[in-house]
Order: sequence, then structure tokens, then C-alpha cells
Amino acid sequence: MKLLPALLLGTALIGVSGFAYGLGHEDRPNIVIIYSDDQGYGDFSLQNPDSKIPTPHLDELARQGARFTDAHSSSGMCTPSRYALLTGRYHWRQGEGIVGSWGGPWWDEGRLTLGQMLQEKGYRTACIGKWHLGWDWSAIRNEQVADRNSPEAWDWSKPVPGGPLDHGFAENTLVIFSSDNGPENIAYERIRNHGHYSMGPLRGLKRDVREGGRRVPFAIRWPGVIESGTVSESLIGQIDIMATIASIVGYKLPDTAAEDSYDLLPYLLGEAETPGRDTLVHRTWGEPWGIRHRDWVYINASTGALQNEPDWLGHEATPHDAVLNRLDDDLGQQQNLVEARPNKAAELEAMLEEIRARGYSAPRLMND
Ligand SMILES: [Ca+2]
Repeated sequence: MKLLPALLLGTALIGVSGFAYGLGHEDRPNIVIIYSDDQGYGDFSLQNPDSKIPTPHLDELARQGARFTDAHSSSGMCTPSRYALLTGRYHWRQGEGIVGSWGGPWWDEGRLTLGQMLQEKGYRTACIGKWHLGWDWSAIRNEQVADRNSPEAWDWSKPVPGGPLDHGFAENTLVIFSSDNGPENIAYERIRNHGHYSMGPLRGLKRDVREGGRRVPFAIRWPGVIESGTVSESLIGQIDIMATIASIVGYKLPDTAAEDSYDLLPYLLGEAETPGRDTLVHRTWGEPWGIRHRDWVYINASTGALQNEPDWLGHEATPHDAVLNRLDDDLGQQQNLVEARPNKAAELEAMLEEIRARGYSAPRLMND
């Protein structure tokens, strides 16, 4: 067993190494999750032909594996999305909001995490970069802080030799790349100043209960296992990573863990036609709750916006108590169909309430 060190600036990187699903110990993959902060759907140049921000290395990584164009973070914000990724559970079952600069751990007692699960299977784990799930700061407080190494002492634009890629880790390594939410609201100024659409063709930014707030880049590279060059339009969520990796490493999840996580492995291996997920709840904070069901989006408030859109965007207001969009006709969520399709709105409202009240939605728990 080897510890996989890795570093990517501006991201959290969760690296684990050890052994995998139905395979001999030697064949079990190292697992690396590269988790960008606030990188929007259109900040991944492979899926934005007009991007002004090239991402050639991420593009190449995605070409070597499977890319998902309808993949979602749990929230439009940092902390809750990270919680959901690491637990396979909707964050709002635990709490809302983000951890402040000196905030404590954002965890429910006894909650199984991805890291703990993998450690039980013999993996060694590490998180490098942004965590944003709180710490017990009192344990390390030092009033005499002075000397720190300056980041300017290093040229971070160069690759660091002697690292994992130089020591054989790329050969049997599963890499997942995604982002914790849509782009920050400076994205509107980037449109005006540079013609770059960080949200791509979607409506909304970070925080918003709209596709642009939480439909994010997502790619999985696993050479020799996942076919390269695959592009999937199927709906998935980052909460599905937990059950998928559990399946890969042969871990039987208890009923009290990963309550909203779908196992994507059969789909990734080409053994299932779909990932099996057709519904996903959208939630950041405040009034609006949203739900995706197939191509439909329902929001139980007059708008999914948690911040104002500039007038010059020319988007229509939605003068109703709720919002209903049909993405196959209207990916940009401009047309509110709530009055035209009241039965569909009621169906999705009931579905949303049911998932919220039930406490879980993972298929393995629904079959009980
Ligand atoms: Ca973020």
C-alpha cells in the first residue's frame, strides 16, 4: 500500500490508494478526486467551444475517460456540496449554510465518510487543498504566529517532478474531476468584459437553485476499465460517488450511510444502460427548493435565483409562485410553464416533498 501524494492549486484533492471491486488486491485502483472550487459548466473548455479559459489538461483527462454533461453538485455552495460528496447524502438532511473562517466541523455524529470507508478497506487517504468542512481550531491555536513560507517563493506554473506520475500511479488510478458549485457572480462581468460564459448555456450562478448553480463539469478516467472518449447525457449527482466507490472496493454500505447515493459502477462498466437516476433535489438555502426529474425542473418559489441577475442579460422574470421548466426545449430556463402544466408542477412538488420527508432515496434502501 502506498500513500498517493498530489497537489492541484485552487482545488481540493482527495487522494487514496489501495485495492478494488472483485479484483485482486494489486488491481485495485488508486483513487483521486480533483474537486474544483466554483468552476462553472462553461469553465471546462471541452464543453464550451467559445471559452476564453483553456483547460487543456482537464480536457485531455476527460477524453481519456467518461464525461458527464448532466452532473450535479448537491448544493450551490461549497460546504454542503463537499459534505454530500464525502457522505453520499443530501446535505440538507444534515444542515445548510457554509462553515465560516474559524468554524468547527460540519458533521453529524457517527456519519460514515468516503475516507473512513476506504480506510476500512485498507486504503490510506489524504485531503490536500480546500476542505471547507470545519476544523477543531482550538487544538492548534498559537498566539505567537509569525514566520510563514511565502507562496511567492515557488513557481506554481511548473509541474513538480518526482511526484506520483513519475512513480507509476497513473497506471492504475481512477480519477474523478468535478466542481463544488457553479461560478461566482463575477461571471456576469466576465461575459461583458471578455465574452466568456462561465455557466455555459445554463441559467444562474453559484448559490442559485438553477442549472447554472450546480450543473458542473464531471469526468471519470479509469484506463482499461472505463471506455475512453465516452460522453454521457445521463443525470447523475456527486452524491453518487460514495456508493459507486463502495461498489468498486467491495464495501457493503450500512443503511445509515450514503442514504441518497446511486451506484454508478454498472453503468460505467457498460453493464447497465443508464445510471438509474432520474431525480435529484436542488437546494442551497432560503426559500427555494428545486427538483430535477428527467428533463423537468420544478422550483417551489417564484424564482430559483438567490442573487440578482443584471438587467442587461435580458432574462424574463417569472411572475408566478413557482417555476416549471422543461430542459429539453429550454435548457436556459427562460420559459415558466407552471401555469400551462399545473399537473406536472403538482407531480414534482409531491415528489420533492416525499424525498424530503422520507429521509433517504438510494435504490438499495428503496428496495427494503
Ligand atoms: Ca465553491
